[in-house]
Amino acid sequence: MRDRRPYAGVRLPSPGPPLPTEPAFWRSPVRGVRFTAVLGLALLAGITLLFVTGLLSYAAYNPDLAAVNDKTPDKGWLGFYLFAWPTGPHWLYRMTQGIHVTLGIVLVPVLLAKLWSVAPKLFALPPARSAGHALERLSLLLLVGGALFEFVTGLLNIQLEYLFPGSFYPLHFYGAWVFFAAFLAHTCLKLPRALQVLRQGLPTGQDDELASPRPSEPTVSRRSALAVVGAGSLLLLATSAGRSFDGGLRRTALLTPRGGAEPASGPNGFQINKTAAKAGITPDVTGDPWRLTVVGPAGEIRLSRTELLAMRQHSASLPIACVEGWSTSDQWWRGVRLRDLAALAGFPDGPPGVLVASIQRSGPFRTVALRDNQVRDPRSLLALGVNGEDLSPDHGYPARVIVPAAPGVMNTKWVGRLTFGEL
Ligand SMILES: Nc1nc2c(c(=O)[nH]1)N[C@H]1C(S)=C(S)[C@@H](COP(=O)(O)O)O[C@H]1N2
Ligand SMILES: [Mo]
Repeated sequence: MRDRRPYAGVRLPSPGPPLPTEPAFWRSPVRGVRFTAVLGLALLAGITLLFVTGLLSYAAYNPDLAAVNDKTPDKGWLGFYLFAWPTGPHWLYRMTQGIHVTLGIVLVPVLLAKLWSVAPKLFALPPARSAGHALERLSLLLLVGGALFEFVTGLLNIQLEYLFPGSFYPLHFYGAWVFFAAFLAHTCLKLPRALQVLRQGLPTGQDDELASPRPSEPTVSRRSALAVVGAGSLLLLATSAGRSFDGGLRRTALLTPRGGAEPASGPNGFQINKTAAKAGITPDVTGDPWRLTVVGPAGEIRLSRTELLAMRQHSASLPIACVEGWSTSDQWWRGVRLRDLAALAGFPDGPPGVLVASIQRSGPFRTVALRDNQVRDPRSLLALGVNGEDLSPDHGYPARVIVPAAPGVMNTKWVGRLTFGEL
């Protein structure tokens, strides 16, 4: 006999309170296409800038120059865009990496709000209604997983330095490509709808696919909810951006490492990446017996600090800009030009690149290769002093490299050997 009940055949919600897989579970009246579209467009701009500055950060290491510079040797064509990192403007890496890390922090509330706004869709069942839908959900898995992975690895790396010794670079680099591919696909799928909704509002008669089917009483308007997200981002900006500056501004960076007060006062008082003690550098290896070995066609030349000081001294005002996003203002370095040392090594004109090695015995960032354009720049120094004083042990006494526009890791401290032309 035919069933005469009015809802026969309709899939009824499960008995009891709804599950997160059911739309009725999600009751916030704030959810809706407009709310999601605003956050989505903010992320589109922000994440694109994050991706570009991240790729630039990788290029700044000059990984195609030498194996010691390359943390992702199996990258294949993903390194297609690499280029010789320039030496000017001298604050280039300070700016690109400051933007990369600060923006990553500032976008956290936006990312979380965006995920929250589409949560009903992420949990919805059945997993796929069609092949197209299945593909879309698979791309969402890469998108959401990739976003969380990139933000978490990035944040952990700056908060707990060297949490992933060596492996941070490949994790964050490959993760970025996977994430960005999914991000592009998602943008192509959703951007037209987001623009339509923001320009014209929801067309009459059309459902808001992100709104709750049975919203609870509003306690806050959509506009105020967006304002809360924006205020969260601004608060993060105000408490982290200061670590790209010195003195008073750095004190405002309450939430990030290298924020707050400078480690000491005086000419050598600016930020330190790794102290001499942590790097295992003791006075007996940096004192009188220390020699710089310069290698090139002219042979192996050994120079004491006194001999280096007797060479022509030059100055350059340059910042330290770490991959972790903190940087110092320009410091006034003084020492011997790298190109003068190249001349001594047997390259009087047009010096080649150089392999720089520290006397440090263990740990990362002890050796680095610099490109010819970096050696040639008159501001690239083997610094012996800073801000009118000898280098302190923590800043690399007896001698350190400083190169304009380069990441902090290129500025090797406690240098022991410079090998020109063999890269
Ligand atoms: N030998 C050696 N040089 C090094 C490092 C290191 O760990 N060992 N760290 C590098 C990094 S990551 C940075 S950011 C800068 C920091 O320089 P600073 O400590 O003088 O500020 O030094 C670079 N030079
Ligand atoms: Mo660094």
